Amino acid sequence: MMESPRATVCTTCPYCGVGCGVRATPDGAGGLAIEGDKTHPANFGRLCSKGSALGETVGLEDRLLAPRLYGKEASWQDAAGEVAQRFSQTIARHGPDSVAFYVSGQLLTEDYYVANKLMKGFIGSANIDTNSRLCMASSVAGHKRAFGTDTVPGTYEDLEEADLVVLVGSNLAWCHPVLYQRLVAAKAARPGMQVVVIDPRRTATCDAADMHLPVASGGDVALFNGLLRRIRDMGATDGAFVRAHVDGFDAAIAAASSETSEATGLPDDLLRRFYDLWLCTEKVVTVYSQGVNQSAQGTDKVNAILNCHLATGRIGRPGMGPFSVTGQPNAMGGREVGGLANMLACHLDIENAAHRIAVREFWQSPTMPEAAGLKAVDMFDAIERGQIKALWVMATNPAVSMPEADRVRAAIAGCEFVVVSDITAATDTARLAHVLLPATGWGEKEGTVTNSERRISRQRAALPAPGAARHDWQIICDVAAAMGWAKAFDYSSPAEIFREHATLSGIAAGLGKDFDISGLAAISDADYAALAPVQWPVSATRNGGRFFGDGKFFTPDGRGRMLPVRSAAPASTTDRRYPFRLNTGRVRDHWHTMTRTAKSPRLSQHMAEPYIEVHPDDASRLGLRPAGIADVESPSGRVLCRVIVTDRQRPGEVFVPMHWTAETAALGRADALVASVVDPVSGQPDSKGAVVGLSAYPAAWFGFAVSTSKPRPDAPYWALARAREGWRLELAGAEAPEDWEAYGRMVFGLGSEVEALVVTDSARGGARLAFVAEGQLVAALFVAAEPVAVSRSFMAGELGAAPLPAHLSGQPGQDRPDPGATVCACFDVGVNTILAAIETRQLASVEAIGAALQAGTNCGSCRPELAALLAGATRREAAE
Ligand SMILES: Nc1nc2c(c(=O)[nH]1)N[C@H]1C(S)=C(S)[C@@H](COP(=O)(O)OP(=O)(O)OC[C@H]3O[C@@H](n4cnc5c(=O)[nH]c(N)nc54)[C@H](O)[C@@H]3O)O[C@H]1N2
Ligand SMILES: Nc1nc2c(c(=O)[nH]1)N[C@H]1C(S)=C(S)[C@@H](COP(=O)(O)OP(=O)(O)OC[C@H]3O[C@@H](n4cnc5c(=O)[nH]c(N)nc54)[C@H](O)[C@@H]3O)O[C@H]1N2
Ligand code: SF4
Ligand SMILES: [Mo]
Repeated sequence: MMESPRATVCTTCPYCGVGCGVRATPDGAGGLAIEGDKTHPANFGRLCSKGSALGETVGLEDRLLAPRLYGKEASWQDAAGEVAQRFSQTIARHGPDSVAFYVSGQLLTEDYYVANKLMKGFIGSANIDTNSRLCMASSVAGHKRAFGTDTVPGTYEDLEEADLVVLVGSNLAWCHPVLYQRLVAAKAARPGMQVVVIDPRRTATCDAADMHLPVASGGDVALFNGLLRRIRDMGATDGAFVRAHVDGFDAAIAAASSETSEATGLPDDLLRRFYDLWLCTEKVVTVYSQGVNQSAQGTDKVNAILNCHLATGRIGRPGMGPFSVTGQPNAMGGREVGGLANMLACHLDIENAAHRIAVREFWQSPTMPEAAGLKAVDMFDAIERGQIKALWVMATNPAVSMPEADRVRAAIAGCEFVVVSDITAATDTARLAHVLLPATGWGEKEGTVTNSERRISRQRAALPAPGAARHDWQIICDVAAAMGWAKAFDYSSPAEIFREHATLSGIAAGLGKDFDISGLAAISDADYAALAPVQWPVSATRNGGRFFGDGKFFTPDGRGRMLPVRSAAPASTTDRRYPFRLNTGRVRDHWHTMTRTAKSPRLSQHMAEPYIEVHPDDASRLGLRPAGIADVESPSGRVLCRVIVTDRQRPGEVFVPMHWTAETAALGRADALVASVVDPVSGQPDSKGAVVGLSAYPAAWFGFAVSTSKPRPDAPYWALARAREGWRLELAGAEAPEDWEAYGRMVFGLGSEVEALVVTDSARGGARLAFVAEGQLVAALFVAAEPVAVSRSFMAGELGAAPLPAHLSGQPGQDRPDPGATVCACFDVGVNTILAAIETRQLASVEAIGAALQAGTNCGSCRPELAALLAGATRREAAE
């Protein structure tokens, strides 16, 4: 295997499930130059803001470079030996179900396959579950109920070929930006194409929509049941397809007919317009994501959508079908290898005896569990009870991302033996580990991932493994060998693991499964090294393409299934202490718990602190002011975050992003608020349906700071983010410190050799401080009784500069206009710059802004925001 390659490599982006091809070229100084791969069929050269900034995230700062055993650096032999011994001992004393693996859709397929093989085939427990439980489990369960197996029928081209694309619970513009751009480009080329967004919030995705249905949280089953009724009433059923290929039509209709549209929270005329558009447009693709999956009714939501496509036969044909977009880069690969506690490799089922026997014989394994293992939420409950005594977490951060995150964090802290494989020790979960295992990260590792359209692409190494870091598959195999199973885990390369998996998929296909890559079972090392992106199935008889257009499903009788589904009442908001429904999700430029994106100053500018979006009516009723701090409480936890007042939110509902952790904010962990309520079929948590109460936090002071060294914030509210030459920090508290200079020196870690320039405004409780060392600005602190009005982008750019009067005012001088908050991360163009150009240069389109300022011309992720700025400017002009 290549360990220190220097030439450009073609690899795949490690973020979202679009699975874009990336060309990475080492710069010789440990970094990478990044560009989109024009030959990759997912992106044809495009990258979003996160993909474009990958080069800023591969530095070794904060990287875990050697194993750590009980806090001390150790050799691999000692670390792997300790893991093996403690797991073996626990199994010997308490049985195989006393241990667990919690893994991730960010592992490569080869890593994932061996982890699953070790737990299910050799340890003999099914207690391996993955963060895909929080992500794709409801789609998996819905697919299995309707199709007999977990198949995504369509391809990305379907979104371009459709005449109607319906996005349900998907903020595609921010979460699958390149696929969104493909959609926007297709619509521009064919303006008749219609886009409908079904989301309680008016998201950036709505900027491309012809219709937005601000459905009440949880109202999707009622909405799609209404559509199914309308399909039947208007005679839009494809009777021939249903008769020949689908069961359950009458029961599904009966269930749909037993409810009304009330739960949708939408006016009937809006629903009717959407239904009629759906009915009169044959080529319709319904894309859905976490607004559907992450629900106590997630599986029923999925089947409510699938029902409509099955009833009309609009599935598996060009431009038609349901399309569950995957979140993580290898969410799909994880499903293929059976990463979920109720699955076996290659879409086989653990509870099916024939499947178990086939896998066990193939692995020549000593044992095989007969029942499903514990799903994520149950797994952490069992850890809390002490029933699971040894836990190995790989490539995920459950202390942040699990519901009831405070309780989960305490459960991990109380577990007898915790192993964490990660690229950094600076995570909420890694801080709790007894053994820390340094994994190679993106850009250093080799293997495959499968994207949302079933396309398998290679990740390739462009950089050497840093320090003592090892590949995840190697780490797992080392531990397996030390547990006594050297022969079964004696792989010398990911190619060897891939071949084994591909061979097993041929056996699975013989058992009637869809996932078949047996055509790659004999792939040579050289061909694996050169493997071009390939869509499964790949077998003697099939080569990519769509499923189910022929009406053949993977149920025992080959027929698809419509399911009778009914709306359930959402979690109660009748407790007067928690009157709001909490919606959670993602921002454009951050990835989950930010262990990588927070390293990039560019990506940290778009949203630099945890926030809550509140409808103006609710805000005024509660006395929440824009840019004030909200105190948000639920039965399970508490969060402090910045208030954004916006009518993009429905009254009675609030939104908090999931990204902030104990590393990046004082109290910003959204999942501390989320209850451990799960979908009864899939076990997926209701991450979008918690209940909370909120009030204005009584801040007596607000602060903003920049610093060249990493600050040690000390305040009830703080949030830390990267700036180009250092850090930026937001602060607030209920009681102001007495001496701001002393406070600043403590937070920035500055001694008396550093000079402080201080301006105090004691009448208004404010102060402005600049700290200067050797003629350079090393830190600045602005405090006030009101949210601090300082140009963040200006100050963040001034670190290291010679001190100026402007550094004490926090605003650029007359000669330097304030660019304002960053909109375009690629070219660092701020909102003020854009608004000024729109006005003075009479720019009338996103393209014109691009031509004038470059904004939006690289990754395009900010194009929806540019469009919104243009619309706002036009509205203002019209009003004047
Ligand atoms: N920038 C960025 N991109 C990412 C990620 C990231 O961390 N950052 N993560 C990746 C991963 S792992 C995933 S799973 C995907 C997730 O991608 P998405 O699912 O698109 O993202 P979310 O923001 O979690 O949620 C989508 C929308 O669901 C809406 N919603 C909430 N409740 C309901 C409801 O009851 N009904 C409906 N119809 N909608 C509802 C929310 O308002 C939200 O706008 O993103 C992937 N891409
Ligand atoms: N409230 C709320 N909660 C949610 C969600 C939500 O929408 N709302 N979304 C849920 C969803 S869909 C998801 S997918 C999860 C995501 O949640 P997590 O999986 O917990 O989040 P990540 O930050 O992606 O964690 C990945 C970890 O793997 C590490 N890592 C990166 N590369 C490698 C590698 O190559 N090897 C190893 N061993 N480690 C590596 C990273 O440093 C990081 O610590 O969050 C879920 N939680
Ligand atoms: S859309 Fe962006 S985050 Fe997703 S794979 Fe492509 S470049 Fe990466
Ligand atoms: Mo996800």
